[in-house]
Amino acid sequence: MAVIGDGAFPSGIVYEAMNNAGGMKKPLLVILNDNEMSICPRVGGMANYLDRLRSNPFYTGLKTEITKILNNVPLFGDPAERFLAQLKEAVKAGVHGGMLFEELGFRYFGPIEGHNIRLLRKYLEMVKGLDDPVLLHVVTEKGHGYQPAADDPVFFHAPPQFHPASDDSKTAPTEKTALTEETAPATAGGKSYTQIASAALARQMAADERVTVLTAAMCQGNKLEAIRRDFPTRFFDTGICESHAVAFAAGQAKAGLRPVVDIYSTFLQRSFDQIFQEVSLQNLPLTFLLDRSGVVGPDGPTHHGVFDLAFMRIFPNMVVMAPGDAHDLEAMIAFRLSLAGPCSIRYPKSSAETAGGERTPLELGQAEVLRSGADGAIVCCGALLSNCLRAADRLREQGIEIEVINARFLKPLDEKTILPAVRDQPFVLTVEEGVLAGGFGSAVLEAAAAAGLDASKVSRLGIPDHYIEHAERKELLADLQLDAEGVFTRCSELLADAGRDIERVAR
Ligand SMILES: Cc1ncc(C[n+]2csc(CCOP(=O)(O)OP(=O)(O)O)c2C)c(N)n1
Repeated sequence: MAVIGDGAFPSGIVYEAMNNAGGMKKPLLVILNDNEMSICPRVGGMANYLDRLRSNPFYTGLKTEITKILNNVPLFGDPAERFLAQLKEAVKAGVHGGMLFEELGFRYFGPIEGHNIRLLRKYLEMVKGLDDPVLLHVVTEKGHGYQPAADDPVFFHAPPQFHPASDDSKTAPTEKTALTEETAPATAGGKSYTQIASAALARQMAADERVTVLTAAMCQGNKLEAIRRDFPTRFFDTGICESHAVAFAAGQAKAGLRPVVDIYSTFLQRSFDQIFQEVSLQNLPLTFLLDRSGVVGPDGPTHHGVFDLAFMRIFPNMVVMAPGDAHDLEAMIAFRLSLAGPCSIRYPKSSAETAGGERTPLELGQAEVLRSGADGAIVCCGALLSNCLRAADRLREQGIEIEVINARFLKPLDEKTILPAVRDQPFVLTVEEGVLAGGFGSAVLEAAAAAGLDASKVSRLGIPDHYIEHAERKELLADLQLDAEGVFTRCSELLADAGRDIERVAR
């Protein structure tokens, strides 16, 4: 038995499975839980089809009739037969829907009211006896049973901790700005990277008609509501169909548009082959905005976006960028329009920081040296830059001068800036919020080895070869030694190896 939501239902893999099951003719029960909601209201042709099924007289007009009949059918005995006889009548009366599923080899039942437990149990008893695949269409209300959730199902899809008021069920959490994983991005202390990205995109859409934005059901999480409202003809929500979103964007790029696929890093994995064949092989000017890159916090291992650096860099033609801060992110979104081929820009689920000081203008494949020093070098790929700068500050207090390089690009890698550091510095520490296997540090090691340099001088901080559990992002970064304290500690160890003793008082 499989239970699937109507939001997940349009995903291509569902039809692969139904095709398979319909051909096998085995007694598989699929319960479609139709609450008219994905995270946001569901969209697309399948949504319209389900709406039509719900407006079918079988559900509306005859619903009460059928319920009445069923209420008289005992739970045990041979109800399936009796039910099917009733159903035949319904079919004769032309009120039976679900032909799409029937044609695929499923028996379609419903829609029925999912909150009517007695009715639901009867249907379950009935379909149990059938030998064919069955699709049972159940209608429910998202948030049912807790009024604030029913009133605001988008917010309550993944709410923060709250106390359901014991005496007043209408009391919703007072703090709607708290972090929820799949809905609102982090906003503590200023703007999140997500907000900066969507504002930059909106400006670009206003200035350039070729710019389109695609999301796979994450309009709210990616803060795209204003774009959906202001640019309805250039905003596309494919539903939870990531592979298609990328292929669709590739088609748009081929036709002369400059699409942006705004997607969570972890969900892009569903589009791996489209990145290859539809995008990179065609060398199309498409941008991937990879939100929630790195560790995301309590959503845990399914949602940590830790693979993208490693898998994006393997594709020819791809430019792989990782902004060190908010300034870089805005510059990269503007810069993408100058590229003739595909690129990706990744940023974490966190409030944005700015490195400050005088900045080097963004140029293809060029890193930025933010701090000079000869006691060692940190090369950071991405938004952990502020942690690296804080670690360097602490070392400076002890008279240690560390060079800090903001890599900006993983591909093309700025060998002109990074390799001299490998050659001349006592050590180079690469820092990235992604898997160590095949990621940024690996790219530096490869380049150092290819240049005949002593690659053993390169140490790497990143995500080790195991899945990262649930915890607050801050806690996870500390565990992974990717916070300022961790970078400081690792530098201290490397300095100690090079004969420099550092006072290591944890802060
Ligand atoms: C591959 C993938 N894309 C997007 C998401 C984000 N996401 C989580 S739940 C959800 C909506 C699911 O809607 P539905 O299947 O109808 O279930 P409901 O929450 O309404 O019961 C989305 C878009 C995800 N978890 N995985």
